[in-house]
Amino acid sequence: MQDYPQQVRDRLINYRQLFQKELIETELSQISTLEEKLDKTTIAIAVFGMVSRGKSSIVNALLGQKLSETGATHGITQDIAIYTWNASNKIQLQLIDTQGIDEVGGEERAAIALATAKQADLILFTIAGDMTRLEQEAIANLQKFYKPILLVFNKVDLYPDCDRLVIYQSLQSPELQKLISPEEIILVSAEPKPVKVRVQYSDGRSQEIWEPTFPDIQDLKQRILDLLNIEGKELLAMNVLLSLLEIQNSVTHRHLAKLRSATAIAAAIFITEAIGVLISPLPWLDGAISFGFNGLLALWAIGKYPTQRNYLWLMAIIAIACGTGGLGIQNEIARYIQILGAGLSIHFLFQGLMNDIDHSRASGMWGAKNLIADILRHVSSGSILQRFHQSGEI
Ligand SMILES: Nc1nc2c(ncn2[C@@H]2O[C@H](COP(=O)(O)OP(=O)(O)OP(=O)(O)O)[C@@H](O)[C@H]2O)c(=O)[nH]1
Ligand SMILES: [Mg+2]
Repeated sequence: MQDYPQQVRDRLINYRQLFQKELIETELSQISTLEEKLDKTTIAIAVFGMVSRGKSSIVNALLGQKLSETGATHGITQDIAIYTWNASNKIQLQLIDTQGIDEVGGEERAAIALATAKQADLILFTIAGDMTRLEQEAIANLQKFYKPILLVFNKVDLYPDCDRLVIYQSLQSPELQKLISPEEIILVSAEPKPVKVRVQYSDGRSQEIWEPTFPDIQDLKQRILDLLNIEGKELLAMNVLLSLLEIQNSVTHRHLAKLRSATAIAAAIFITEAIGVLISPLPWLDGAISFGFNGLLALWAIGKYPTQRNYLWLMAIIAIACGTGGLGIQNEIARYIQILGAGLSIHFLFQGLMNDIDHSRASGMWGAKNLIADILRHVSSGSILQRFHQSGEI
């Protein structure tokens, strides 16, 4: 079996080394956080869904303590809350309670909840009845980001046994099976209502009392732990790679923007230099012009593309050679050599830039894409990642 977390760690370290100077501060700290996550084998599980579906109640039931506030009104949870869940001695688990995604006036909070879910390794998507259109869209959206989801059907205590069967079957309609397969659906009651029972005393008296109930959460707990035991490392590796992919995409994006600005600058430099060389009356002035222009261009490029330093030194040497080399030769020929030198150094500048972009690309040798594809190619048939197996190119 492949040690994916180790391969991902290597990729992170190499990428950081290669782009130390290119990465902005937030990206560097993101990479450090990802490394730490791999080192500590920390799995983050986000409980996500619409308001009042019982997300906080599920968090409490799994933790075995009432740490998150719950309540009948919508929008009880206003901030993300992260709890340590001591359910496994092999992996560190975090349970993340999120805000409801449809709270009236809570669009900003919904966006935070979604962003949190996208960072998580596993999502417990909570519903408490027939699935709404918004819930289906939210699941499809998360799956676009390769997020593994368990569908938690909460509040089953509210349904008589026969209704549960109907609901369970309705969740397995062909349309919904495209989103969630039957093995990914778990029925729970995280905070069941107390039940009214009639107590019959031996003296003939009887009385109705509210009997406390206990969460029915064991199936979910077991499913999560089994899943993490078998494929926790793949989920962790996948998630870290998806974050690395985002970083690599923004670095490439910046490089492309630089390339666009460099094209105009380089063209202007080349034209000015060529005109300067052609009209200058003195050979030493030709040399000075091409030496100055090419040298400046080379230094600018070396400063701007530190990852391609070796490549760009070559360009600087050409610039110097052309600037000084032309001096001893006949005036006319020297001019053309100098212009050729300018053209060549610009060519090398762009080679360096293209090389830089290639290295920063997510699909390059140290890119996240090919390892993601490798993990997806090798998932076993019962895996929660199986649904992404056919997704092809990420
Ligand atoms: N009958 C029943 N009620 C439940 C169950 N789980 C939660 N509830 C109730 O549903 C209501 C909402 O529960 P919360 O856990 O606060 O729901 P939430 O999804 O976190 O809500 P927001 O934070 O507002 O989005 C509360 O009144 C809970 O007591 C359950 O299993 N059965
Ligand atoms: Mg809540």
